[in-house]
Amino acid sequence: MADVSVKRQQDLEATNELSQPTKKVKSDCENDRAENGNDTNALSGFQSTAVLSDSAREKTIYVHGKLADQNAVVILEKTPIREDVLAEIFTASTLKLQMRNDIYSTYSLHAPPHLNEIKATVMCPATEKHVKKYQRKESFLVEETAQDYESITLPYIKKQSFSVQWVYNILDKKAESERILFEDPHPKLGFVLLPDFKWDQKQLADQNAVVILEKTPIREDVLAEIFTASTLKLQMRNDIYSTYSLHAPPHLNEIKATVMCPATEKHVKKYQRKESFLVEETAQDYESITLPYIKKQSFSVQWVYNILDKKAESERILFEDPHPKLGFVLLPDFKWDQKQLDDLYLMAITHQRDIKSLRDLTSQHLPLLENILQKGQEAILKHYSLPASKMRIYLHYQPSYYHLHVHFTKLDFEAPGCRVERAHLLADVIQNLRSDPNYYKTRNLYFPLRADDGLLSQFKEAGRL
Ligand code: M7G
Repeated sequence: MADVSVKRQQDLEATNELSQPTKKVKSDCENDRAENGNDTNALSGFQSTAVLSDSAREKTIYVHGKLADQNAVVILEKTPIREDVLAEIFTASTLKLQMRNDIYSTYSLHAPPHLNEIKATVMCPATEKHVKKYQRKESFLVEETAQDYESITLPYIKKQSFSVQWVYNILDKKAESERILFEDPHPKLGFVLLPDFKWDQKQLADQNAVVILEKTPIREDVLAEIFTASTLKLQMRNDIYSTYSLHAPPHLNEIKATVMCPATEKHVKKYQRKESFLVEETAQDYESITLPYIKKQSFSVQWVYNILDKKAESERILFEDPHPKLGFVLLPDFKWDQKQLDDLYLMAITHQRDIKSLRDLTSQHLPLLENILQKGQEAILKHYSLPASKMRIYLHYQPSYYHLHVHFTKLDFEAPGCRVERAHLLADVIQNLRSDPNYYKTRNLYFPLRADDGLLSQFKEAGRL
């Protein structure tokens, strides 16, 4: 991880000092007592040899290694944040300020281990097939005819497939019998219903909040410490498979907290889970519906002016071109904690203050857009050794904040809002404006609006939806 030694925030504020000792979670598994006794760490002897794959978005990491001289695959997954422990997380955690700007601040939050579990799934001894299953590899779509199945697939799976011993253990009540929710014993029609081992049965739905808590991706550089310094509770064991809940020391298992205070009703709405609808906006709709609405209703961009005027986040600026027409500021988006490149997220904010969004762009702005693309890419290559071919560089339409800005995210990271209905690649925008100077002024644009968005009501009232 070459250059993530990005300037860390100096103004560390320790608040919320842990006032209580962490509670020990009671083991609910007899195997745990028998085999792991009192919270010993079944993974402390795990020697990792390779990271098979990881996902910054899913907060998972798949590791291959040796456990007591046997081949093992260990999966670590951060678990969703549960509503029932929120109050305790808020009172019993320590917080470090990362940045503050207008009503927005972000913190790294260290929660007591029992409130911030990692799920560990262990396969030991693991076969070569297990290792392959979790290795990141390109995929190809295959078309299988009935004839292919008989002549290719069936012979292959007969020779090669995973052992289903763990399935027979369930059916024969040799493992997981206490987890069975329902059984129909009929020999032909019967089945057994039980939780998949991917689910630890503790989570409720994700939460709506103006304080956003997000678990951070699992970093390769702290893996060894996670394996040695954590406590583990066995959840279930079957054949070569076992799952644990892993309690890591807080500094190895951070939560990112974003605070908006005082938040407007619009902020609350922005983060509430709501149905969305795709809207088609003509140039005429923009003039008669969208523009009047955003003039009255949109979010304040005070935080943007604070950045441009160096009143906030100035120490976070990665690159600046000060030119009043072509210039911009490039800095980390507050979604990114800069601790790993996997979820890299930066933002370029233009010095020009009168370009609201994609809709305002014409060929006049080509020099500005080309400048952002080229110098933004160069700065990211220089600071993070990340070439343009690994970046997704795009604008949102509609944005939340109507001051032109460009998103720079790592290609492998599925950042929120990077889907086709909202994201417009900067390179495409440039091409489109080269072919038609008024492309974005004249054509229909599509974007999703949430059910409770006032703009959606305006489109409905105008009979446009
Ligand atoms: P957008 O496309 O207007 O809206 O992008 P979105 O938030 O719905 O994606 C604005 C971008 O600015 C987002 O990626 C935000 O995470 C980021 N952002 C918002 N605020 C209030 C701040 C801030 O105060 N500082 C920084 N550095 N980034 C912010």
